[in-house]
Amino acid sequence: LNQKGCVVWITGLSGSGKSTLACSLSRELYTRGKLSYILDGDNLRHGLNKDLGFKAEDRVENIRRVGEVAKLFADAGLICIASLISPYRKDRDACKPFTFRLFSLKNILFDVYMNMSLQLCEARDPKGLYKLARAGKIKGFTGIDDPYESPLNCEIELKEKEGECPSPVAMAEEVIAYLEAK
Ligand code: GGZ
Repeated sequence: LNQKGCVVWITGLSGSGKSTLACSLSRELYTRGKLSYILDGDNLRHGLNKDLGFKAEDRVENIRRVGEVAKLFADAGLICIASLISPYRKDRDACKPFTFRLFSLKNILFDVYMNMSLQLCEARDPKGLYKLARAGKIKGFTGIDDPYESPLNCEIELKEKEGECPSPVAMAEEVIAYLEAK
């Protein structure tokens, strides 16, 4: 296998396009002969993390578990794409030193920050969750009544331009260019 395992950790609000970027990235990597695997927060909550909700302590455990699983995939040589809101800075950062220790390799975990405004995410509202949160039908929704702590030192920041999200392929190419440079 002509690749080194690594973790691409995508963080951002619900509706910021994390899962879309993850899929696009996986596809673009495939066309370049690179094997990847997606760990998507929302999907994993149906299986591995089915016992977890959205209280702070559950989110902490969610990030911890996915961080551990991501490392296993990277250890197996895959490009593991983790897409989770992962709203708390402390938990995201906690994944890093572990990763370095386990692999004694640098640059194995790359934080990708989907820096899309709440306004944009809420306007998209693909699953109608913001609407429910605004109506008080979902409590503790990230960005509404639960915090999202933006990264201070992410490797890649993807931003909206003139109120629009760049195309998934364009974003995937930006991430790949970064990985290739490293
Ligand atoms: C945030 C919630 C909530 C609350 C349900 N807060 O956009 P989605 O719908 O498809 O993805 C979101 C998903 C978040 O799961 P994560 O595992 O990524 O979250 S975390 O990293 O914070 O543990 C959203 C949906 O679940 N969802 N309730 N209260 N998102």
